[in-house]
Amino acid sequence: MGAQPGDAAEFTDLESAAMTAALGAAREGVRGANPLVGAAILTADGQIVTGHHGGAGTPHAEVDAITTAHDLDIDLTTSTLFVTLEPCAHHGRTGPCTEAIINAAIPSVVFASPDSNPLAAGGGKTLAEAGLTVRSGLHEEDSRALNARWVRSTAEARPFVSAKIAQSLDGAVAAADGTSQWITSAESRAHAHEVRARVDAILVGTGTAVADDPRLNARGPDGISLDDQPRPVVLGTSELPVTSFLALNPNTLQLRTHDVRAALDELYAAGVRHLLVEGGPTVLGAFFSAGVVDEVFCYQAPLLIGPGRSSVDGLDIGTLSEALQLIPDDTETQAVSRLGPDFLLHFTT
Ligand code: AOF
Ligand code: ZN
Repeated sequence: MGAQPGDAAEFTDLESAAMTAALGAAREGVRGANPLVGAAILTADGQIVTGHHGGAGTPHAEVDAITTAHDLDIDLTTSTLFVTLEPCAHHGRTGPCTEAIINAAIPSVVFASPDSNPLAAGGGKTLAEAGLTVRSGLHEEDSRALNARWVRSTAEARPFVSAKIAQSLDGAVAAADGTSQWITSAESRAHAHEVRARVDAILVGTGTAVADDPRLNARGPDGISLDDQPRPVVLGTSELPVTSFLALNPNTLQLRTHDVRAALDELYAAGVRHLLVEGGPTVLGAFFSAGVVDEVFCYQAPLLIGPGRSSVDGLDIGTLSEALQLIPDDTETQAVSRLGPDFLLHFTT
């Protein structure tokens, strides 16, 4: 069926632009239980109409694009549909996209990457058997990258866990007197907000919730909409002060368990596929000890602050040979980059 991954030769520049538009639309989707998927319809006269999937239970990207095309009276019988994921062939929360495509009389479909969900996969074959021209592999790597953490999460049936550490050069998150604000630079904090904007939920322990009164939302120059904010999660049994930001946020989820695996099960059941753990040291230690940290963003500030609070607490490691080894990750960006005076280190585990 059509092109092999990476074989861009059989696609025109206009087709490449259409898939790029579909990828752009996919990024407008809502993170969470379903992957990010976008679609673009390219008409015979070069017009592009996009659509995207807005989260579990809402129309799939193909259906969204077809609806818009119908509203605009576009002739679909001479158009090509570009979609970032293989169209689904299953009856899930919505009907099969293969059926919607066939009913719309679209003659030609290009998808970027296959669907890793065995329940939904096989749409390409179904469409080809129905007589449509089906090609795949256009911008496949971009589509895979968009959902790499989601794919790993569904394969392991737990949220993909990113851990954030912001520390001094001597590995501390607070000085001896407890002062801890602004160890890292404004540039680091801006980057941390970009990371927050990409996750489904952000978790801290009750210790951090009480000490810092964090909001656990994504703020930045571009901001993100209120409905699209990650879900704040607090791990632990202590009560939050009633006037704290987290207690006042109706979206906050408090998990009154000390068991990391049980917490992850609850979050997965609640639709969380990508979790950012922001500490403090006890919670970070618990996640590392449970072996469930998948990646680490370490913001390393050029400060020495003396005997304070170590960034990761309670690891049961007594000798060097038991050290937990992280792997520098150069795949998305450089493993080491500069954020103002700080260094951002990116690792997988
Ligand atoms: C598509 N187009 O836009 C998306 C697809 O039960 P549902 O309706 O929520 O289906 C979820 C599954 O469908 C999801 O796990 C993935 O395999 C596929 N997502 N497929 O054709 C889309 N979002
Ligand atoms: Zn679908």
